[in-house]
Amino acid sequence: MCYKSNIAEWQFASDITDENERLKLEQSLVAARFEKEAWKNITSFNWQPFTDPDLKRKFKLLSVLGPSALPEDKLTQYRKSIDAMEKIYSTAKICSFANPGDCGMNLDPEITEKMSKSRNFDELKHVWQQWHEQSGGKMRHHYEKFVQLSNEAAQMNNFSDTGAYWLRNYESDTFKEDIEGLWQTIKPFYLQLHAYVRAKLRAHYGEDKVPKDQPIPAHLLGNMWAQSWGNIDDLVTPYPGKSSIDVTPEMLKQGYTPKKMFEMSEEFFTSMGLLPTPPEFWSGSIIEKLVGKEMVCHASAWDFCNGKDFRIKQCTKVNMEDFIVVHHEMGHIQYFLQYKNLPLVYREGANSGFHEAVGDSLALSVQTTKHLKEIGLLDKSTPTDHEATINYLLATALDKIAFFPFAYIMDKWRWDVFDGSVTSADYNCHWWKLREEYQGIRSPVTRSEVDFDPGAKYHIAANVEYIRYFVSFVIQFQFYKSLCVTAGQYDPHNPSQPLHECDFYRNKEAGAKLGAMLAMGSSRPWPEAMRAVTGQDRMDANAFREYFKPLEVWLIAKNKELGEPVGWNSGGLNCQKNPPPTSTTQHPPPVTQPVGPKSGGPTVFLPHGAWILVAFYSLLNLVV
Ligand code: BJ2
Ligand code: ZN
Repeated sequence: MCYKSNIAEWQFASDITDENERLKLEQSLVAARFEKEAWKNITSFNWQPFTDPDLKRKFKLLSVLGPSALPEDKLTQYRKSIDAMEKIYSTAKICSFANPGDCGMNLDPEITEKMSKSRNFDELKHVWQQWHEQSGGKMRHHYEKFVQLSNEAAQMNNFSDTGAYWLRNYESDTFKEDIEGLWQTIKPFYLQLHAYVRAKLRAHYGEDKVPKDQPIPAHLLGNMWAQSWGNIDDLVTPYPGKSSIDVTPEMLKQGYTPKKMFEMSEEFFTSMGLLPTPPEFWSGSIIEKLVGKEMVCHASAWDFCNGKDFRIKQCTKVNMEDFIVVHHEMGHIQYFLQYKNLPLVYREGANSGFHEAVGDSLALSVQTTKHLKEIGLLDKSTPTDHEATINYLLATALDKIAFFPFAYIMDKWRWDVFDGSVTSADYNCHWWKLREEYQGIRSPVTRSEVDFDPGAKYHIAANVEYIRYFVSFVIQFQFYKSLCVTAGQYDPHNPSQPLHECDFYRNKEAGAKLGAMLAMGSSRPWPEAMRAVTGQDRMDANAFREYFKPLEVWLIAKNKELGEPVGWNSGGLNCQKNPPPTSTTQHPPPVTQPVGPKSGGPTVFLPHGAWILVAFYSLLNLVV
């Protein structure tokens, strides 16, 4: 059943047509009937008093049914709302800034490339705004429906809401507090990075565009969502002309292909004694964008549950960023391979964050100057002195540190939506409140509740929980550090062997250690899996701090020297409930009478008839 469902989903994701959408839905209903039946069998046992811990764990995991608990008509609506959002996201197109008549720009590759390479303020703003309009802007009503049904499903599974349902995966009563604690540890460092980057952007774009003590305009950070900032390394690098780890030009010069990138990633895994991918991986995967088809280009890794078929779907471009994504996805495949012989119920990560961390931990080793020299992507004479080190760590921080507040708010926003503390009347402004408060960024254009900017990010449109990546970005440094110690590549007491220079390529001991953890799947609570590699049984930001220590010291000194303010003043949120009059969309006449959210419910007085407006636009969207 798992195989059949995956095939139907793959078919849709790699060839978005109405027919494939229908077949996927049909199969998901068949699977739901089966799951419900299995769930009835499981829960007919009084398993709580079982004394065999393994048997009890299996029953516990299997006793949560998930969305299949919904009655079939509602399950159909639930699936349809997610499919509709994923389709909108994956097929959205915008018009070019330079050639307004060219309206065939896709997120992948054209828009992504513009966001990363353009340094034209107005062009970036145009692309940013258009993307948000064409993706998130078209899915608000689907999201509202989705939230309602998803919560209904969670409640049928005895969870208070979808947020609580998601958190079960982490098997901890203190998970949210632990995440907040980690964020508090990382935050001072983030603020320093933010201040430094803002100063550099101000120098490039001017004080009027990037004011000194304000949030950074969200479209200037090299990435549509301002989630990782590595693409603006050229603008912010501390010692220009010194050395750069962006080996994209070299990859292009050497004629790298997507295939070669995947082969090299696989070779890194096998060099550590980890498992090779089977032939089915190479014949089944899609590693380049298909011509003449609409597809979900967002990269993903798939386990078809039959122990043979594992695939990646990625519209791979030949550049360093995608080279790292290749390793990320190959990390998922390695996990799938390692636990393929476990019972199906245990073929999951120790928790979702573990699954995300595997490839990234290895990629930290791949991207070291040492390794890039070894594989011929970096000149052997590239220095590793203090200035080069700061350049290297800053480039890495742009991806790894900038990411934390983004990863946090992705689910903070959804936790607030799911538990009802934020309703659809505040979806978008709440999003921007969090964006400003945590990331210190601001929308380049005034937003309103007609927009739905969270939906402009894949995981919200496709309903993928996100805190897993926050967890991953913490624990990947714990894994990296431990594997480095195992490989004899890191000694905390030896300054000539700093953590960021560790490369465990070809190290079988490190590979064996990691492999043993992966082979556990989800058969044991995650602290045990973590202990197998790190000797620790909790998430800990210390490895991370250790890795970046020289940069943290440098940034603090640099910001002081520049007299840069750290942090930002709000100066008012750039989001209004109602659309601003200057907006290009047409608006209905304002309605001012009080409106109740539901008939029979309490009458709520909302300013400027917000409810009516939101409802009107939802309807309009639906019709369009
Ligand atoms: C590029 C990457 C995801 C991933 C895809 C899409 C959603 C889930 C899977 C799962 C894996 C599994 C991604 C990378 C870091 C930050 C984040 C982002 N795509 N997924 N089937 N990333 O995690 O690989 O492949 O657990 O089975 O979204 O925001 O880009
Ligand atoms: Zn992943």
